[in-house]
Amino acid sequence: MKVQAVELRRLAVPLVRPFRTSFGTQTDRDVLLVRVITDGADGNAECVALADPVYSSEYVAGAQAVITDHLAPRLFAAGEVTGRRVHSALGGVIGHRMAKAALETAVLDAELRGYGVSFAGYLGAVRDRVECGVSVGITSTLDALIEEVSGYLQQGYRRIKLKIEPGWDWEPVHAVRMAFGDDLLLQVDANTAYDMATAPRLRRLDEFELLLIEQPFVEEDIAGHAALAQTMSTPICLDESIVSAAVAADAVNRGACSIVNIKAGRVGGFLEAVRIHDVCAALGVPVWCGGMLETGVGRAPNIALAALPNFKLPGDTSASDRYFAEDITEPFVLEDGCVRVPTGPGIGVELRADIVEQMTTSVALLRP
Ligand code: NPQ
Ligand code: MG
Repeated sequence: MKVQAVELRRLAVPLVRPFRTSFGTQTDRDVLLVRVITDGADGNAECVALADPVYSSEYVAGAQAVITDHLAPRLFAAGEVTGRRVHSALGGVIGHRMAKAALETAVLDAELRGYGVSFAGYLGAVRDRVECGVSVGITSTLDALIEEVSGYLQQGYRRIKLKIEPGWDWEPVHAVRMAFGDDLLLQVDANTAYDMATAPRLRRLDEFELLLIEQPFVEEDIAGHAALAQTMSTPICLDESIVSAAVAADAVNRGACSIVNIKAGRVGGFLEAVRIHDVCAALGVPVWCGGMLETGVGRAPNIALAALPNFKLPGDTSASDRYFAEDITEPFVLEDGCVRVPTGPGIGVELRADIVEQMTTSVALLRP
């Protein structure tokens, strides 16, 4: 297969409610769609970079620039490619994993459509539906939080994740435990908002028997997470820190985490995501599938990944309507707390051209 052109399309997709985390509040998703046009089928993917470099160093305009100036030219120069060859074709460029992941996923989508094989089949899925959790942003009051969580539980979500930061940690977790009881599967995500000075606040969460606490300290601080894990009964899970299978194995072996969040974009693609899945399985460490507020284009392959055997905890693989009034593909819907794994060729979903057009803010076509 030869990649003849790459289309980069930016969309402004409104969120159904503002999403507040320790790094800020978002009201819209600035989506970058990547389409590869080949001598066979076309392929589509979503780059998960956020509008601003506040979750990781990547951001959407930067991803667009590195694809335009560095990655697409290497892909064109590579000649005949498969999804598996994209990684080495782009290997001269350091970092920029979210940008690389989008290109690799788009090429895989094109390739698998040619074979008539689904992402789930290709990656090694063993389930036809996956259990869903939901990520709940920081709210202005505890009452508003309880109301929002209550709505998700009525819809059937099987696990709740609360975003926390210093000053919004013990109280919201306590309030949710009081309102919904000790059997609720509950976890928290700090998005790096703590340090050694504020770590005592985290130890107070041990009384709530949470499933895990996600990414308390900065990305680089493997040693700090290992030290924290020694002082807490709540399992530590890493998200931002885990940028490759090698880092995942190292973090686990150093005792920095006992559960791993996998996001294909953060680690450079679905093939590296499967390697993390495999190394964690070998080390006896459960994994779960994270989310980046993807549209259906990004959500579909995430759900295929989450159907692999070592995905032992419900993921942030929510239904489309958790984030969007209207998705740009056929929407993912919650059925008994689960979403169905797509079975069609490639990512298994199709773009709704009229909605995509309405939400488009720019289009660029890259050619050799
Ligand atoms: C996380 N995701 O696990 C990320 C963070 C994240 C579902 O909690 C807009 C605003 C897009 C905030 C994408 C979830 C975002 C965002 C991802 C936060 O750390
Ligand atoms: Mg996280």
